[in-house]
Amino acid sequence: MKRWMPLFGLSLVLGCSGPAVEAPPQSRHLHDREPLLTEDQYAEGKRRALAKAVKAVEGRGLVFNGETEYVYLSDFQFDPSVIRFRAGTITRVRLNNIARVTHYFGGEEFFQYGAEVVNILGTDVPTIDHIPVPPLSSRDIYLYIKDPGRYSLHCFVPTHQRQGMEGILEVLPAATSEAAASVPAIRALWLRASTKKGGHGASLE
Ligand SMILES: [Cu+2]
Repeated sequence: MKRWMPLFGLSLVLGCSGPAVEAPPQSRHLHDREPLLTEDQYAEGKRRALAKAVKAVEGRGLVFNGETEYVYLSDFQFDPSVIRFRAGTITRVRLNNIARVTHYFGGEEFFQYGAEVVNILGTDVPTIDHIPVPPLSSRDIYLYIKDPGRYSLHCFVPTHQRQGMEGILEVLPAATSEAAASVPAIRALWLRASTKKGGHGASLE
C-alpha cells in the first residue's frame, strides 16, 4: 500500500491540471462596469431584504417567507430556461438535478452584478460562479438579488452548454414605489433603459 502513495499524490496533481470538468470553478471577476450601488448600500439592502424574508415562527424556529423559483436541470437543459428575479429581494432557488451527472447553475456576470449567495437556514453554498448540483439531488440556494439586467445562465461544463444547457437570468427592477425610491440608482437606470425602448418606464410610477 505504502509504495502506491506517491503515485496517488501524483494523480491528484495531474487531476488538477487535466480536464476535470466536475471540479467547481473559481470565482472570476469581469470588471466590465462598476456595480450600481456602494458596498454599504448593498449591505443595507440585504439587511432589509433578510428582515422581510426570514421570520421567526412560534414552534418552528426561522422560516423562509419569500419567493421560491423551481429549476430543473437535466441532460441538457434548464427548465425553465428563463428565470426572473426581483431586485432587492432574497429569493430561494430550489435546484433539482434529475440527471445522472453533476450539472451547474449560474454564470459569471450574474454572480458579479445580479446576485449574491446568502447562507441562511442551514445552507452552505460556496460563493462561486457556478453552483454544482450532484446527480439526482436537490439543493436550495438563497440569493440576495442586486443589479437589474439580463444575465447568461449556463452549465459550467462546456459540452453541456453547447448541447443546449443555457438560458437567461433576468433581474427586474425593485417592484414597489417604496423599494424603487430606496434604490434611486437602479430606478434611474431602469427609466433610462425603458425610455430608449419606448417609454414603458412610466408603468413604474
Ligand atoms: Cu451540465
